[in-house]
Amino acid sequence: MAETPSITTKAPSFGNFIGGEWRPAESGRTFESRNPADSRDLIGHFAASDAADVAAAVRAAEEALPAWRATPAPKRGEIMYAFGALLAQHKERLAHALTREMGKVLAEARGDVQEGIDIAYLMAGEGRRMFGDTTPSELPDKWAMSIRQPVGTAGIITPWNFPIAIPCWKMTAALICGNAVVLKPASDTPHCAVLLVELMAQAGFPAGVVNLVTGSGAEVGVPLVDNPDVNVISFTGNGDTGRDILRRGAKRMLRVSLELGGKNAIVVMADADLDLAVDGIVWSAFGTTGQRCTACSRLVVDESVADELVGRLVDRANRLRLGSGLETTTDVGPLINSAASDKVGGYVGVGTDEGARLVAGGSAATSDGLAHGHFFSPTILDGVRPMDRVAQEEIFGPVLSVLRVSGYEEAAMVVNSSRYGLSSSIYTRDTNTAFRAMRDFATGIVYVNAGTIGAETHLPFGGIKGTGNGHREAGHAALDTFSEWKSIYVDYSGRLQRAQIDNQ
Ligand code: UN1
Repeated sequence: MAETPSITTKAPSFGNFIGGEWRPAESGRTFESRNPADSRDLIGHFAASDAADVAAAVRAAEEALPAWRATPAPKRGEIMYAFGALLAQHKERLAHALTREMGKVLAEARGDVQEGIDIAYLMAGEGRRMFGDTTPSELPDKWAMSIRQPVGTAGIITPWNFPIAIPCWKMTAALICGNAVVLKPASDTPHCAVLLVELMAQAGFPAGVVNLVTGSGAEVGVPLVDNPDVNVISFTGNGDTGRDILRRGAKRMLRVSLELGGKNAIVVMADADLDLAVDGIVWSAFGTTGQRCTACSRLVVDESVADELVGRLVDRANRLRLGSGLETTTDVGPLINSAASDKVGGYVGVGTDEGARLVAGGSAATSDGLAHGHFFSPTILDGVRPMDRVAQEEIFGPVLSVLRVSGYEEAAMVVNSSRYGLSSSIYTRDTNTAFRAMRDFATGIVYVNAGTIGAETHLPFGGIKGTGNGHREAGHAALDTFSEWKSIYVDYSGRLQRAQIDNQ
């Protein structure tokens, strides 16, 4: 996008945050961030960092670690609470910056910031919980308990689709456990990361505890993963990158937490409230322009209600208004960049080649006012089969594939025929069917009579199969990624007691 003429005469420059100081990349190189709704709008110039900057940030984290891990967790929680309060105070400013850089509509940008506030407050409270077990010993006059201890330096690699919420999920959990962090945000949303880290510094995290290094995956992400002093990597993003991180980390038994997306299905049973289902499907498939890991990209509908439901969805999809997320009249903002638009367009061709019927949208939207952004019409493909590529591959755009089934058993089979397992949903008025779905759907998150998006921060977030490697974010489950369990035994009998032998 570098050749696009700028309508901003002078855009600001932003550096990395290392050891409590803002500084340019050691090479002096920069990259641009532009508004996806209007690529003439240049947001700023950001440090195009490389391995030297990563090494400096990891050193700063290492230096800050001893004092930070020795800080009582409730004290760490007080700083975290101050950070949450600052996010709340600056919510509107952050939401506007987020919409300008990432594109989602303002109401959703506010929601993105709100997730950051919610997790900051939750993790602030963890500073006074962080429960371990105190449990009876099998021997008399002996004490047994377990405590959590920090892992060390955490490398945090985050996507552009939730540029405030996801860095907050990961960093707050890491920090409350007593780790220092190095954040590498997506290259499409460096400004959001800068604004976030500014507030973290203001909240009072000591120098070196929070570091930011902007730049590409190849030049910043890879050296961060390969740095022997990084003890844990938490990554959300695409599957190939996730598997590469796992392979690189395996060489030194690196602790890695991955969240790699989904192919989330909504099931609509014959007895469903169709009005409710239509609202939930439109919100889950086209909200955030389909750019959520939890977005609904498969509609699994009982054939008895399929024609009516699809008809209503087509009508709603055609009426969604595209535009800048800053306009209050906009329902659907742009895709993140032109490569995303090409990818989504490519998948529409894949779907129709496979025999699907294109019943709504299907192309980039370039009419009045949209010509300088990466807009794509909300798209519906009907008559998709479970193993078709558009039913299996994550498109990450406003494309809904409709799969028609007969009854619950077939619906559950189709839901579970995905290589991913993040989120799923069922619309039914039958309690028995709802409980069967809760049990049967092979996903980390299941919704009943609600869409596939909108996970709350105090419950575990993550999935099974290709979605991840067994970790969960958010909730107290997130602490497991960023802490080591230590089991402690205190024998106060004053004599040798042999476990497993003297208790016969
Ligand atoms: C993501 O897209 O990776 O549940 C996160 C939701 C949001 C988070 C999505 N709270 O849709």
